Amino acid sequence: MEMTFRWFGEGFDTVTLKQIRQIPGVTGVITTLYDTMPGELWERNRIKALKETVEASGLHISGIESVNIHDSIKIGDKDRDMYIDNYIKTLENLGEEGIRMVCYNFMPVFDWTRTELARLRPDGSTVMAYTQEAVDAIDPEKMFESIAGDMNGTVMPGWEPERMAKVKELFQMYRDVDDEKLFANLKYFLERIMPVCNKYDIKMAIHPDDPAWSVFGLPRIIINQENIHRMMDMVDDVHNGVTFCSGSYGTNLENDLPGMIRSLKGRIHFAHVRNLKFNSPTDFEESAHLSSDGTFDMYEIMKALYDIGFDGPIRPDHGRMIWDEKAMPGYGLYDRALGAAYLNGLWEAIDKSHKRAV
Ligand code: DNO
Repeated sequence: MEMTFRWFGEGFDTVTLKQIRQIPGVTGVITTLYDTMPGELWERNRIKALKETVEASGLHISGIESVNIHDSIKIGDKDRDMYIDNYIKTLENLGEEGIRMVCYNFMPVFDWTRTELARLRPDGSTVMAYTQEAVDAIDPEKMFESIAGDMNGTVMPGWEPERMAKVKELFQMYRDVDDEKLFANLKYFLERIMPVCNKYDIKMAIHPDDPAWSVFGLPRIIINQENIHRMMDMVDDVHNGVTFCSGSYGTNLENDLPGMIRSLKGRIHFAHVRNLKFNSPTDFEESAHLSSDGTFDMYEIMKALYDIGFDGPIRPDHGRMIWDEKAMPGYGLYDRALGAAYLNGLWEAIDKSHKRAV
């Protein structure tokens, strides 16, 4: 595996490339053109400039998170082919610049959903949290407003104000889309992009729905082992793979995370590894990465990745806000850097004990 760090780009991230470079063991960044809208074509010169900026700091681009999918593609609207053509051209431009992994998601309307962005923990840190009760009590159109005040002046991925202004319209557009339609639209999209992915060896890594169940009655399909295998079988190509995000699949306590990882050998192209602390099955908060701070056994998760020979990029994921940092919720420097160091430590220990045993 390669340890990486998410970076939103100059002007969008409070964390600098220089800081990322100084985290021990981090060699790559996962980045994006944050100011492009879903459906927009990524120009080659902009990708090249991004690459040069990252490389000037001594790091390199290990993958893109995300090239977002236009709603017309997810809905299967009449203009979807135009947006897929743009997507293909974007992949071509990324491929020409040597980028080989693209993370995306197929969630309707809302990307990942949290109901609190700064829940206070006993040690004075704050974390993002989710309760189903809060979601059930809120009008989806008010969702953005209800959390916008806690974004620390940042734009959170998937929660762009321009999109959120159209939430009502978006809900209307999805009114006839159920799980089956969403699967069919995903298949259509994947079939069309696979040739370009094969040409450039670009590994597509679908991000799970977070939380891993339907919210506000919207269909959600990338939620468990059965559905991921269905997705991979319907377009059976190694370039059609997944982002294994422990914090997203882990929202459903029935998902056996190490078991899922083992079942996905060869098809995990990117890993997000973080922990959650459950207060009840429908109330969870994002803890420190350390096993003892949350509910998951992080050793077992890393061990499963090790055992399947995972060699793609991995990144620490949402962290707590600590040491008075002001940053995008979940994406401060300090706790994610601690997470990277911890995950690297687990990996080294697993690797050395494996080598001694053989
Ligand atoms: C949240 C992220 C998601 C993820 C997208 C992938 O912190 O994990 O926004 O990047 O769903 O397209």
